[in-house]
Amino acid sequence: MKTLLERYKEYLPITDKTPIISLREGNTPLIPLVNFNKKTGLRAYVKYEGANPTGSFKDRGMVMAVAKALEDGSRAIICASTGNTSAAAAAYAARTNIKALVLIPEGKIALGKLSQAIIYGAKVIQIKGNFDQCLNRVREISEKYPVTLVNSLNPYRLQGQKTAAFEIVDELGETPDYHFLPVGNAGNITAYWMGYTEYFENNICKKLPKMMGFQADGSAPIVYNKVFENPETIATAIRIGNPASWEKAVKARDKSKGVIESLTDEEILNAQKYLASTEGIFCEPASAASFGGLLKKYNEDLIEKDSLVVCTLTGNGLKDPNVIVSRINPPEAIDNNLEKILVEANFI
Ligand code: AN7
Repeated sequence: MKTLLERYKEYLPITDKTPIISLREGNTPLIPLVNFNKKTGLRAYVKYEGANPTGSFKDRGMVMAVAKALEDGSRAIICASTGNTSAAAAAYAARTNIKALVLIPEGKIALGKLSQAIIYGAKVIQIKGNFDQCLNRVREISEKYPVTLVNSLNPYRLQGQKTAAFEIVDELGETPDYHFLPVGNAGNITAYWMGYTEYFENNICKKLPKMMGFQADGSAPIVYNKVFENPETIATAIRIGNPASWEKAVKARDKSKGVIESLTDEEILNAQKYLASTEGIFCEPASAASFGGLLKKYNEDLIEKDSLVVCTLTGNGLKDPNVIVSRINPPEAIDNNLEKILVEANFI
């Protein structure tokens, strides 16, 4: 099996000198939503990016960015992160024997992601501030010190991330009518649009999808067209008030005749629960914003029957178990007594 960088080499900035590194990222499952489709008459799929080696789509961009950093002789990478970027940066740095330095906003990253950055051996610096402030700091540091910035301002990140769009077209044999995504720093929606557009221009697909981006309502700068100084949402991955790829995302939205809208935290959590309990698919809260967006647009009667729809589930649900157990109490222990268990199970 070819690695991601090998498979899409001709579409990626790969030269003879680029090291083909890999943790076997990409090639993630495209899962049909059988129960939802039966109910709605749609042909909807989720692209399950939680199956990547560090549990999120960030691995696609990070493998490309780290390969190019190595090619350029860099021995250290730096990023700001709401969690997933730091996990991916830390893993690929460990894999390639370089240093990773990550700046994270205090108290606002999910425990699974923090554990990853620590165990992969990154230097983790927690800042009294939010993601946007962390990002400004790492930009400043990378301009003055010999360390490569691997946030999505690094163009190689989006190059790697666009491969998800290629995989979807390769597997479906056509372009979806609608592509739903969560929007945080707005890099991923930009990358997918780039991927679809490149395939279209190379005649590999015959049309382009409408790009449907969803932010969290407390953290929705693109929707309200203003910077959010104090973004808030339970979906901490997309708690971003001043996205780096803001204009590019607006361009993708407008060129594709799509939308960028917002969902309340409650709508996001309901979508997460719905996917898990009706389809057996567990994603993290931010990721559920894509499917939440589909639910919203379907309920507004805006998605025609039989439409081919893909929702990207950007990260694995296991990244952030606290969101679940802080809202739904796990069951209390009872005595190991058959009758009591049968009563509890409603069998008698
Ligand atoms: C699960 O890790 O920005 O719109 O620092 O982790 O491309 O930013 C994460 C973003 C969606 C938003 N879903 O993607 C970070 C970070 C998940 C994410 C997004 C993120 P972009």
